[in-house]
Amino acid sequence: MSHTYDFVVAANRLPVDRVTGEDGNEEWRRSPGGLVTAMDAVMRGRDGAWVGWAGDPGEAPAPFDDAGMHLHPVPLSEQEIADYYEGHSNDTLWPVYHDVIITPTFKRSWRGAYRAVNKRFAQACADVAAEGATVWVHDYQLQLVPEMLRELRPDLRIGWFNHIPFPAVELFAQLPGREEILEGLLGADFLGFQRTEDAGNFLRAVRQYLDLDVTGDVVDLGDRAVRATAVPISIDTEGLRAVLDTDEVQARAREIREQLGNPDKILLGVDRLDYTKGIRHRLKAFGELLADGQLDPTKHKLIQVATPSRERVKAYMDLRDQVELTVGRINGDFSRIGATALTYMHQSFDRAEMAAMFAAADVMLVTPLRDGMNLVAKEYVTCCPADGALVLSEFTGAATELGEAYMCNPHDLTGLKQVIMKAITAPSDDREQRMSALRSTVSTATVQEWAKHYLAALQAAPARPEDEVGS
Ligand code: GDG
Repeated sequence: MSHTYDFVVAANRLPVDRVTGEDGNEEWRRSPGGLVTAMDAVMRGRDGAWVGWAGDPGEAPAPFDDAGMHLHPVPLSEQEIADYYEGHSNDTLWPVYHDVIITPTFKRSWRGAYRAVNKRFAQACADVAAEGATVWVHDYQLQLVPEMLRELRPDLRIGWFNHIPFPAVELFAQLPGREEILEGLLGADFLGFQRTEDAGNFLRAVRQYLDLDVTGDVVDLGDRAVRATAVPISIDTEGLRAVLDTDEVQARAREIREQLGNPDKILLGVDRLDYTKGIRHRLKAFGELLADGQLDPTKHKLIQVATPSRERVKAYMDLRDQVELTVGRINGDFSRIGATALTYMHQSFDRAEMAAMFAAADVMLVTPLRDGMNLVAKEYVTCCPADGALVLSEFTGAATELGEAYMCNPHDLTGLKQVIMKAITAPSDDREQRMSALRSTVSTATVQEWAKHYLAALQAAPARPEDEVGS
């Protein structure tokens, strides 16, 4: 029998990308990202494996070891990428879980593919997990895995974490197969959510659709109990600071300011190009503030990074068209030769360039219509000037922890404009006080702490209702 592992992570994607090296040979490069860093810390000193899709259609590469971790690729065919990933995950579940900002598409064939792929992930976890191992399943793409895995391997301790919101029952109600999802999740011992409200929404759905007893945050299944509670994710603060504190990044931050013509204020937005992120609302507010004369295009510059995302899904193609039309209009109306009002980049950048942008920005605009957490807000707090200002939507998970930010409701355009102006014009001691409070929150709650906290709660499950996570 092949080697098995005491700790297994299952996520849609493996933490590596296949790239062609300088010598023309294919090699694996670690994808950057908080989850990978957090799992690194957790896997250190353990026998750990990661189960996930390697990113290309067709046959999966053979399992291999990379940086102290065993990587176990799960294959996806072209059709499954279209149906399970782009379809059911990103065009059904994603909009339902984000307040139905766009109309979700419901297709029975997509659900079939979702089930089949979840089954394959469950089988892969069962194959690599040692007797009594801990398996940590991630996110909305794999909600059926906990139950499928428990059927195959009742000896395992199974946790699931939801990176995105869990919708209110009234919206979850729309989802064909809603009972199947709830039953799938209840195969876990412990379910982690970004906010207490998300866990509450899940528990209400369980009561309503499965008619099960729920006491506090524990679902009673008779022979066992499942706990659902908030374990908010964070960032690799130390790692990001190490990138920020280099001469190159500091020099680059100064250079960005100069290249923009040393404006009074640099405003910044950084998002995947996703309709949940409120990019259109933010651009509209900026455009109106220029038109009203409250902002001056020679003194106030907006940089908007919109990282390419889900480019084969129609809603994302439409969003790109709308955003780029708006960018064109704003620049057409307000730019001068050598002085562009809005710098829009539909590109990805390395971490050093991102850190330099955060360090250069006076005001960060984080205006999602709904967001599980929003790590960009926490990254800005870590990198920004001492008097940097964070404008933060109430509809992010981050708003629960970052109460000292300049809070906004992005649906209220007049209100959003007022909050942006408040952040720009606030006395510097107000901005500094707020930022100092935000910094102390973000510097103590790191992604490494999050992973530790989560795994402690998973080990303690099934818990009694009165137990506090982490206490
Ligand atoms: C999901 C949930 C939850 C972006 N562009 C570039 C780049 N990024 C990095 C950011 C940040 C990350 O990607 C994005 O994280 P967010 O939290 O902002 O948003 P989602 O991608 O929607 O993530 C979200 C998160 O999961 C974690 O649980 O917070 O609510 O939707 O770290 O900096 N990084 C680099 N170049 C880019 O161009 N290097």
